[in-house]
Amino acid sequence: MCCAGKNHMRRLVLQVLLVMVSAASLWGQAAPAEKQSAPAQQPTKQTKEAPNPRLDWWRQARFGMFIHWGLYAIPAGEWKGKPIAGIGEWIMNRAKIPVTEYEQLAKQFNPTKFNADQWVSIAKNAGMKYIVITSKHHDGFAMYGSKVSPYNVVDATPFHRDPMKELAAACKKAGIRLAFYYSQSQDWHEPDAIGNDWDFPDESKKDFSHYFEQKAKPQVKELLTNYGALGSIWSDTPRSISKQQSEELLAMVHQYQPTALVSGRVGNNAGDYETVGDNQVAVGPMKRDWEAISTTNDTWGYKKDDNNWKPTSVLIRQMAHAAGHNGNYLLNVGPTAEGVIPQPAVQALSEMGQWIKVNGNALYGTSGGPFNYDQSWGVISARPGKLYLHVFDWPQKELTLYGLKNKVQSAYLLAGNKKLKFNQSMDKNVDTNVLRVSLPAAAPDKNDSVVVLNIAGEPEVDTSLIQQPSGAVDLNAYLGNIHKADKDSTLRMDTRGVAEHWTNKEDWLDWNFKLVQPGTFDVVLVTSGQKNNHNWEGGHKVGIEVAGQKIAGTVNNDGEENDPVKPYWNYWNYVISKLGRVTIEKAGAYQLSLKPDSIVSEQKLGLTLVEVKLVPVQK
Ligand code: JFZ
Repeated sequence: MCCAGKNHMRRLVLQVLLVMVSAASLWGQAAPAEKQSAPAQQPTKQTKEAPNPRLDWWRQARFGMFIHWGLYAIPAGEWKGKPIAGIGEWIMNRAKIPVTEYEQLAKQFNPTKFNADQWVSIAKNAGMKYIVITSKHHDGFAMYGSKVSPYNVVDATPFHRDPMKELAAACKKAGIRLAFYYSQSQDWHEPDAIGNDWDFPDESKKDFSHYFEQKAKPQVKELLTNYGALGSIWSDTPRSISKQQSEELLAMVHQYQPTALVSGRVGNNAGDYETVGDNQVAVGPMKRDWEAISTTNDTWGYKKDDNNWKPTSVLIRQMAHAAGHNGNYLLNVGPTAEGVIPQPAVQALSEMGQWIKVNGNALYGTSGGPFNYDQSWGVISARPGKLYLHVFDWPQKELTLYGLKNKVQSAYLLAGNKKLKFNQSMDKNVDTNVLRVSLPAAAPDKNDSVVVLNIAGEPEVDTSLIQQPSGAVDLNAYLGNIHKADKDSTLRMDTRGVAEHWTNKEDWLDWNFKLVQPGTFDVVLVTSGQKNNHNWEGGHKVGIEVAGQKIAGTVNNDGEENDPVKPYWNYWNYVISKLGRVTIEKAGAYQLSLKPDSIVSEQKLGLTLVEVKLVPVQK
């Protein structure tokens, strides 16, 4: 019993993890934590963004290719015979390579296998609608012909070609939008810019505005005026850039290219949309415009020893998850110094393209689904008159959805447009709508099979938190009612929708939920470490009260049952603590409260709650 229960619990947890996180574990070692450029996203916020016509194409597109390509592809993760830990494009910083030495790489840069049409066709066949490529990364080397600085691919390398010109032409032919990543704040080549403290340690000598006026702005102007219509300027790592400077950059982009976007990482909330942390996918509902960015292996810029390729199943589910949360998915490839996109990435992209050929309607131009939590079987994306149920875990015979109030007119599989029988009823015990769709035995797609519902009118759902069709109850932190002991309590939801800085034991959460299938449940607390497997605090004592029953336990990871459960990638580790068991005999509306008795917060992390989960005990 113990083991079956445990496996069941792990499977459920892994399902959650699979779609919500993945990890390029290495950036955390390489780069100091970046300040988020946007305010902490409150995932429960349901407000729609003000209309921004610049975003129209971008919302249609939903899926783009990120390309990190530069001089760092030559060392490819190794310097003077030693492997350098961290993401490939950070090698200059990680190995503290002096500018004069790093500059020598330019003389070797000769990507004779570079073929712009080929790259663009790889993106196009994957179903990607835009490409964002590094025109200048933090190393300061311009990957296009620049008059502003001779430190550029045309003037400083034997290649002498402008790959950005070639890509612009290839994209135009293929109907793909081109966008340029430009590192506006960090430039390790320049004494006045941010980031290089090994060649230029004296902070007091730095004049950021000199660099900003003399290099960053003129180079962005070149990009905006010499390469035709652009999708966006993708700025990054704002660091200490001033509000005025962020806004100037934004205004400049809009001035020269009124239809081009600026990414959220331009800083100071000035961007046109939000980018969440690398390799993070928010767990909460997002009604705002945002973009998830993900690596195909662990690095952004090419590293020869990085073979930790994400399975296609993870990439497809991350993309579906982003769409189901109203976001775009920008997936990275890191070409070699010869100009070749690594084969495993090409392979995964072509498999994504296969999925999109069949299921593209569930992706392009969709918005987030109507529920503010995910389903135990997957996620939902939407467009007027339609809901797309992305089924990651194919149930036996029947797919269940609680809480959809609209009349369903028809249901079918996107694969082959196969009609499906369905049935809608009311569950009187909990006063909620139940939809059951009959399914064929085999999933049409092992990663994500899409069931389409044609519905009458705008989607309308029961806004209460309802038990999952699997029988589990997911009380996500971001859906809890927060009770703060005093207004200075630091407890808040992070950008993922996870409670952080819960250090005051007088603060507590409760949830109201509807239980459709009563029974006996293991009460499990899912807590999260910080990025990259670092920093998790445990030992907190907590009490839970539900349906007149009280249990108490410790948040820990000692013992087998409580092993840290690793997400697919060890970016955020989860720790599962089983606190006890409750039996709830009747269906109906319930409240569960979580009150700490003590919190350990030596590192000021405290109780980092992902969710309280009630896991049905198999009879
Ligand atoms: C930045 C770069 O430093 C990195 O090299 C790469 O280009 C990546 C796409 O972006 O790294 C970041 C920026 C922001 C966060 C994390 C890594 N963040 O907000 O969590």
